[in-house]
Amino acid sequence: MKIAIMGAMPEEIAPILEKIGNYTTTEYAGNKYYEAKYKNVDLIIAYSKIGKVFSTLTATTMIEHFGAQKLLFSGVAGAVSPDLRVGDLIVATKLAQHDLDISAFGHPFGYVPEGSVYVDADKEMIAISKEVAQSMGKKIKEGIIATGDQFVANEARKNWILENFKADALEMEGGSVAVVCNALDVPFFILRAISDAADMDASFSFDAFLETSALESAEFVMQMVDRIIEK
Ligand code: 4EZ
Repeated sequence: MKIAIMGAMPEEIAPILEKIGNYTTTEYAGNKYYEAKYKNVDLIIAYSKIGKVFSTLTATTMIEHFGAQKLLFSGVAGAVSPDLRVGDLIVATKLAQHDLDISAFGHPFGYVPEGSVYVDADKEMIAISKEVAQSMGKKIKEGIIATGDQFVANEARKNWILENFKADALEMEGGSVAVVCNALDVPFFILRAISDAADMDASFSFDAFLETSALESAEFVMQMVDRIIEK
């Protein structure tokens, strides 16, 4: 079994590489891919760089070139739901692209012909995440994540995304990774820890909490991997 763990930024996978310790590095398509044996499985770990295009490339490469059979994403996000505070964890039930717009033709936001507004994450891994949360004594929220090629630092844009996608959190990679995994039939799990509230203070909050929130998410994802291996 080969499991992919991906992030968008170096900070999002650093705690994972640190925990694994022993890995080899391969350069491919402009990125570094880290391979390791962990317990009895093979891991392929990478950060994609920020945004939908780079994350699409990395998810596709992990699956098509490196042979990943499951994919877990770990990172940080902006909160949309008022229930979510800095450091809180959110597990995506489904994801959408909030900046995909052919509404001029009467289509809903996030929709293109032969696509769908939402892509569902793997139900089995969501169920495992509930067990992991319980065993760690952590609260996790399940909800909708909206993805777009924008760092949202604006209350009006955030409210628009809430109204149109019922999103609980937003970021810049999950929705594209979801499209790739769905098309290639690879079960995927997207976890994010909140770094900011996507409001006018978002860039400051992001800078202040990137590292600690990324660590929260990474620790949880490694517990997920342990639990997946045990099963
Ligand atoms: C993108 N990631 C942010 C990358 C920002 C700056 C150098 C997560 C994220 C996010 N994305 C955290 N907060 C966000 C927000 N308010 N809007 C969009 O996945 C890199």
